[in-house]
Amino acid sequence: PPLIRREDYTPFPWLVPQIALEFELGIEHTLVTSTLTVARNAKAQRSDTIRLNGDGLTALSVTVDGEPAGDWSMDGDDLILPLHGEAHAIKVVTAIDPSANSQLMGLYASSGMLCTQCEAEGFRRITFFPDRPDVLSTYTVRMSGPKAEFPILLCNGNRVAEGEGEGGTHWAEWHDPWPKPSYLFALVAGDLVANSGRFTTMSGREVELNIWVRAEDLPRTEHALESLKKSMQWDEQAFGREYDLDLFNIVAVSDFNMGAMENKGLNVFNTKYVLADPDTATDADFDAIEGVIAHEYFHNWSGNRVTCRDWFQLSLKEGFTVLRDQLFSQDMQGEAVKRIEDVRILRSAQFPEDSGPLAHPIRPDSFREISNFYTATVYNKGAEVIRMMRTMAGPERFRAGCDLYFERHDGEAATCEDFIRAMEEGAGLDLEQFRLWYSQAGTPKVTVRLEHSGDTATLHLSQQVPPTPGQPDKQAMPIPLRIALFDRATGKHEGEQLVVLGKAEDSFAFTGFAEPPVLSINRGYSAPVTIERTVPHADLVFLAAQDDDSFARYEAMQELVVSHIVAAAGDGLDDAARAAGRAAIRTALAAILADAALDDSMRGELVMLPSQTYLSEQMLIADPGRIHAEREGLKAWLGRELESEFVALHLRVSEIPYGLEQAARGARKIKTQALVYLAAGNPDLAAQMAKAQYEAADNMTDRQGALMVLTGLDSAARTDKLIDFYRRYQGNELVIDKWFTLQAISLHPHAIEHVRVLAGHPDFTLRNPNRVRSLYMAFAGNPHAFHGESGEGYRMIADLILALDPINAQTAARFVPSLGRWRRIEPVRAALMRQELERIAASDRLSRDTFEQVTRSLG
Ligand code: B3K
Ligand code: ZN
Repeated sequence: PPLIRREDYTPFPWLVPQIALEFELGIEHTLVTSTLTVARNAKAQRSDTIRLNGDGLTALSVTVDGEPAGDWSMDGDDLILPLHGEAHAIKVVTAIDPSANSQLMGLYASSGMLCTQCEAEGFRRITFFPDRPDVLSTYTVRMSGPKAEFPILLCNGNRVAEGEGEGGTHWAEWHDPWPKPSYLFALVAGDLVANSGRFTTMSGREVELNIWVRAEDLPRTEHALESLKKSMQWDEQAFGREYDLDLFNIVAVSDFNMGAMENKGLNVFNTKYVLADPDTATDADFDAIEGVIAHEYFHNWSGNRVTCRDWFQLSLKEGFTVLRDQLFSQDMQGEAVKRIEDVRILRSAQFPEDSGPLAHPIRPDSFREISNFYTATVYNKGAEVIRMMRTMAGPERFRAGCDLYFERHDGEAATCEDFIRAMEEGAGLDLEQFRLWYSQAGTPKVTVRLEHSGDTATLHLSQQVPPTPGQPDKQAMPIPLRIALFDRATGKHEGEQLVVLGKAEDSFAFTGFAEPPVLSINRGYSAPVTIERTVPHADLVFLAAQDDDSFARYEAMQELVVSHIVAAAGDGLDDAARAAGRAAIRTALAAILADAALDDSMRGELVMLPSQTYLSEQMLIADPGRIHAEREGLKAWLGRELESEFVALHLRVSEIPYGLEQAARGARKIKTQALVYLAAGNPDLAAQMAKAQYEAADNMTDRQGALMVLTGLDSAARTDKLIDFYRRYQGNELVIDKWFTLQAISLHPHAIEHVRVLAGHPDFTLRNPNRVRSLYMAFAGNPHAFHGESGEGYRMIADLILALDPINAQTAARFVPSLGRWRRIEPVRAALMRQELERIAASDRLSRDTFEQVTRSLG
């Protein structure tokens, strides 16, 4: 498969101002008639042919201006048509079989309904079309089909006509007035019911809202509907963005490759991000639904009204929209905890990407398969980059920059450069050097040293951007760091400052410090970098206990633990050093448990140990076995040392009744955290408590938490409760996914055997991405099981990739990065991982998706 380069962009020679589509729908046979109105693009180089992209299609007929075209040809999957005049009408008929579409791209069947996924290049699996985001058209769509099978017919925009046809069929005609690229097209036909609501926009437009689901799922749609209303309201207030149609539909689909899709006026969602009630969804599920509904809704402006010129600009819509959904969730759920969660995601998903063979800038330079670039880098680091602009400009000026961007590019297919320019002008920032954040990959490392003499504290900073594939040498980037200097005696500081490190090395002096202050740096995680510094345990204990920036407080606690485990799992610690490290952590943790001023939600964050992925990231070459043993050993020691504190905490929060308010949610979060420590320190006691928590649970958060702890323990209650949970929720796909996941992520020494058995369970199937991820993605993230010394875990994932690739290439390719980390793993395991990658590479029928990921991982 060819390499596509950003630099090779050229505009399409033809405009397609209008498209009329006609669908005669059937699960196994759908006939598509597409009529394109085309005209020469004056801004492009003239061409006397038009290339219409296809993917696995056969043209049944091609007509130009009403005459059968005899001179078209195929170039691979694309249809090439000679076209000499200035404007034409091209009509193409294709036939497709949605039931055979296991890739879930294009038009496919999912439990009796028909739905579409077109981003990035799925539209070409439906009909021949210039399937690229810079070709914008207005769509008119007529769909017809058997009424009993598909009572509901939905498309983008507004329904303009409907009627009955012959032989029990019916039809509907939809029109979307907003020009859009083909990737935003959507169609749904099925037996669905809606939870409906209304929203009045700021200029008084009445919008009808519908959450479409299968009848049995209707009782679990209220949270989604409320989240949608909140999102619409928030985007008006926070960004001045108003909705622009009279109708907004969301459809929940069981078989879906990603989380959701922002098709104009017709969002299609994975059921996972729609359905929730307290009995079946955890607090985290509720939050994720709110966040994803917001994300897709916000795309209506950042993505749809202003779209991307080409797929290299993906972060233009994704990074920006992730930032927008993060800011929304901060406002809904509380800023401190949300920020910590977002940083945790960045560190566990994006950092490994940025330091591995798949590293790429947020605006990539080349790809073979664009689906492989819907990454944590493009999304989450992309959001961090825009967040830095916001930090440097301040919220008001940032808003002015956004306003200018939307105003200037409304209706256009724009570039990241367009966004940067709008920010420069609208927010008054000089982003000349800052552009490097778009072109350079790799997580910068900032080395920090605080020097004190006389009454001056001098901050010495240096930065290093590591080499990444294809980018051996890097330039220094502007790194905005929010800092504060604490007076050790009073525990106060004189106000926060923003320091921008723009050179390889720089120093900043602060006067008025008779004693050496305690440095709090990268507060709020103002820059997506790693901070390297040697700092006394005492300073970290100080910050963990009393920094007034919640993120910095969390960070101090993490740093304390990270430095200890990394030292222990690396060169090793002597008894004295180990004891001193553990004692400092114990002191900090005890202070957090005892702090009555702290809300439990924040407490839940502060007590969380750094993930194994993040710990491994800190080491050039990681030994997963040793890191796991050190992390578990520390947890068990803390569980024993602070046993009575954890038991008392568990008792206190167990008294708080179920509710959706912050205090009750915090109570549930810390309740299971306490069990986690106790399970490591005193398994028998924890098994009893977890069993009791499970039995008393009146909500999924408590029940899942208790079962998670039990699943990792060898106790009789483990089997009992796993059976009970399965019986209770049999038939509920999303909860059964949880049941698979809990066993795949468990600390149980036989987790890998459990996964093997579960793969043969009657409820397991490779055809449903949620189910595949619930078992195997969970397993690949379970360090002790996946990295088991025998290499069996690696083999299992490689077998999965090979089996899944022909069925669903996009989902299969997402498993490659777990093996691709081999260069950063100790040599014995590294060889086994590499061997599995080579075994995959040896297959001669790999999809483009998997081929690209495996080749890059070995390269
Ligand atoms: N834009 C979609 C992603 C579609 C990915 C297709 N491979 C969802 C989102 O980011 O909102
Ligand atoms: Zn998105």
